Amino acid sequence: MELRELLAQITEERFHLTPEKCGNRQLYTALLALTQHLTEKRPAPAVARKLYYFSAEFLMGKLLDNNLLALGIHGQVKELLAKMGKDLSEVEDAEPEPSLGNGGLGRLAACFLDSIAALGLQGDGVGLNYHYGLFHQKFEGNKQVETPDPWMEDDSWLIPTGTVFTVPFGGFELKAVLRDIAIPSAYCDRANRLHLFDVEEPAQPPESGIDFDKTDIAHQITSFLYPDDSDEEGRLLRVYQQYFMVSAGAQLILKELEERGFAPDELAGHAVVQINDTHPSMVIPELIRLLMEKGLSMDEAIGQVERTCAYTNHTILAEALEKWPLAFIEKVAPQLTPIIKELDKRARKVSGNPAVAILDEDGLVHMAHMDIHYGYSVNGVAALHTEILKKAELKAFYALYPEKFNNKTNGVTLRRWLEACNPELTALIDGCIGADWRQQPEKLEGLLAYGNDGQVLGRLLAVKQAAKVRFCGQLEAAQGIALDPQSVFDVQIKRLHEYKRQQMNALYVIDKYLEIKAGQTPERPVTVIFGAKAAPAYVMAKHIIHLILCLQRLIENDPQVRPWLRVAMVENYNVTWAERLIPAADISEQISLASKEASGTGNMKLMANGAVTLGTLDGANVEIAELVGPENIFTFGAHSDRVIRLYDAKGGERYRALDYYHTPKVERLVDFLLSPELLAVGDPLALAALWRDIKGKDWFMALLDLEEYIAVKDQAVRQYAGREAWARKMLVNIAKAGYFSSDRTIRQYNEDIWHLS
Ligand code: 26V
Repeated sequence: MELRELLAQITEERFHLTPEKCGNRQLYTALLALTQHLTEKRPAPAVARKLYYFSAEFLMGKLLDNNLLALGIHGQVKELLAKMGKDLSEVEDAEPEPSLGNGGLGRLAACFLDSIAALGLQGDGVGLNYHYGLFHQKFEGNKQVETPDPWMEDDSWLIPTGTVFTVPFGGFELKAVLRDIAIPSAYCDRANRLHLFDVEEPAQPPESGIDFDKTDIAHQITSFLYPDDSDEEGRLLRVYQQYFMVSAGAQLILKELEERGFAPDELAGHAVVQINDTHPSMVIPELIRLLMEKGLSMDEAIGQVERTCAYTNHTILAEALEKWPLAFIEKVAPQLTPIIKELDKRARKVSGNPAVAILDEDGLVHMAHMDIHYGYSVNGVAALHTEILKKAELKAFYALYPEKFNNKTNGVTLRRWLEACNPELTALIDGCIGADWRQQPEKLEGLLAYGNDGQVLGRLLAVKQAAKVRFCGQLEAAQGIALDPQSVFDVQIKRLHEYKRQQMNALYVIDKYLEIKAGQTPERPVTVIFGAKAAPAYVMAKHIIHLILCLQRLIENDPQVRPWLRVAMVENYNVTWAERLIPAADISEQISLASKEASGTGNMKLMANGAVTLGTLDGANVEIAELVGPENIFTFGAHSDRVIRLYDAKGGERYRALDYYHTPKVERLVDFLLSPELLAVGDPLALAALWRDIKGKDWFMALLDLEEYIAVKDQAVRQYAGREAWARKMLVNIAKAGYFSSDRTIRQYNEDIWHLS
C-alpha cells in the first residue's frame, strides 16, 4: 500500500478524519502507528551469538524522526505532509521525549542500539521503564526545581509483549512486565529491541516535587531513575531497582536461549552480556543462581557466566564506583549473598591482595571488582581513560588480568547527530563528497579537499548562521530570551558536576563582565550557553546552577554589558534541546579537570557539526586533538599525569586552592560571588557556600587552570573574527569526526569482545 493510503487509513480508523483535517498531535500518533506497523514486519537479525546490553539508562530522545530515517521514508513523509500544508518538524513537536536517562552513559547506550541495528548485528537493550524519568527541570528564583517528567502516553513507542517474569525479593515477589521499543536498522530490513521492565501496578506521580514513599517498593520501583540516595531508604531502593532489572533480564536471556534450542550449559556460546557501568553488575550472581537452578554445578555456572559477561567502566570518580553493603543485598535478594561470598572466596584465592577483593572488611560489595574477576573483558571508553584504569585506578587488576583490558573509544550515531539534527549541513556535505560517508564515515575526510574553496567555506558559515538564528527562535519561544545570533555561541552542555567545571566557565563570564564594566569590550560579542541538570541531592552542583542563573539575570538587566556578553541557561536540557543547540554552536566547551572525564561524547557531536573544541587534554579530547591538529582546537590546562600527582597524598606537590586564589586576578573573580551586584539577585547563603568551597577546597581544581583558560578562550574569540580561517577549522573538525561514529565503535566491540557473527 502507498504511504499516503496507509496514513489515510490510520487517520480514518482513529479519528474519522482525512490526514489533511488532522491536527499535528493527531498526525503524530498516526505516523507513530504507521512506523510501528512497518517496523513490526521486520525480523531480528539472525546470528550465532546474541548480545544483551544491560544499562540503567537509555537516553533515546524522540523516535519518530529517527525511525522514519531508518525505514527510509523520511523524505517521502515530509513531502507528503508538505503537500497537505503540514510541517513534519511541527508534527514532531507533539512527541514527548522518553525520559529514561541522565547523561553520557545513557545517550551512549542509545547510540549503540542504533549502531548495532545499523550494522545488522543481533543485540537488544535491557533496562527499566521509569515512569517519571530523571526529573523535569524548572528554574524558579534562579534555582533548579525538580518535578516529575511523565512521558508515557496511551500512544507510545512501547510495545506490550505479554512476557512476565517473577522476581524473588527477600520476603516477597514482584512481577516484571516486559514492554519493548523497536530499533529498526538504517541499512537492512531488520529490527532489534530495547526491553524495558515495569511493575504491574505503577504508582501515580507525586503530588508535588519528586518526593515519594521510597519504601513502597511494589509500586515505586520503576517511578524514577536514580532516586535520591542521600538516605538509606533511597540507597536500598536503588538496589531493589538493580536487582529487578537484572533478574528479569537474566530470565529473559535464559528463556530466549531455550527457545533458540540451546541448553543452559551452552550459554556462553550463544549470548553475551555487556554490563554498562556497575548498575547491572548483579546480573553475574543472578545468572549463576539461575543456571544452578537449571541443574548446573557451581563450577559450571561460574564457568559459563565468566565467558558471557563483559564490563565497561565509564568513570574513575571514586564516589561513583558503586559499593553496596552486603546487608542491603541480603535484604533485597538474600539468595545472592551465598553466591557473592563464594565469588569473593574464589577471587581471594586468585590474589591475596585485599585491594582486589569483592567483599571488603566493612562488609561492602565492590561491584566493579565482581565484574572484573567474573567477566572476560574490561574496557574503558577513550584511550587516555583506559590507560589511567590500567596504570592507576585498576592497576592491581591489570597486573592480574592484562588480557582482559581493552579500549573502546566512544562514538555517536551520525544519523541522529548530523543527518537528522542538521539537514542543511548534511546537504552541503553531500554536495561536496556524495552520500557514502553515511556507511563509511571516514570518507568525511574528503571534505579536506575543500579547505581553500572560498565558496564552500562561505556556505559552511551560512549554514552555521542559519542554525544559530533558528536556535534563537526556539529559545525565545521556550524561555523568552532573545539572543544575538551574530555573537559567538560558546556552548557547555553536559551533566552538572564539579569535575566538568561549569564553575570555571562562570568565572570566565565574571572576568568578561568586569572588563566590559571597565570599558574594555571583547573582539566580538559572546554568548555563553549552558545546558545541565544537577542531581537533586548534589548541593554544590545546585549552587553552581544558581551562580549561572544569577549571572544571566545580572547581565540581562545591564544595558552596558548586554550588547557584549550574554549568559543563557536552557531549561530542562535534554536530547531534544541538544539537537537544536549542537548545530548552532561555535565553540564546544570540554573543560573537565584532566583525568576525570572518561571520554565525553558531546565533544564528538559538536565537532561533527562544525564547532571548534576549547578543551583540556582529557577523555576523548586527546584523540580529537590528535586528529584535527593544533590549529583546529584550543587546548589548555594541566595534564592528567600532573593532576594525578597533585591528588596523590604521598606526592610532593599538593593542590591548595588558596595558593591559586591569592593572585590579584583570581581573587577578584572569586570574590565577585559575594559582590553587592550578585547578592542583589542571588541567595547569599548559596553564593557564600560556593565561594567558600572554591576558595578553600576546589576539589576539582578550577583555579589551577583558570587563568590559562581565560587567556585561551579570549584567543578563540579573537580568531573567530577571521571568518574564513575559522570556517577552515570548522571544516577540518567535520572532516575528522568520522572516527567518532558509533558504527566504528560497535564494529570494534564486535570484533574484539562480542564475536556475534
Ligand atoms: C553518576 C551519578 C551522579 C549523581 C546521580 C547518579 C549518578 C549515577 C551514575 C553516575 C555515573 C555516571 C557515569 C557516566 O555517565 N559516565 C559518562 O559516560 C560517558 C559514556 O561513556 C562518558 O562519555 C563520560 O565521560 C562519562 O562521564
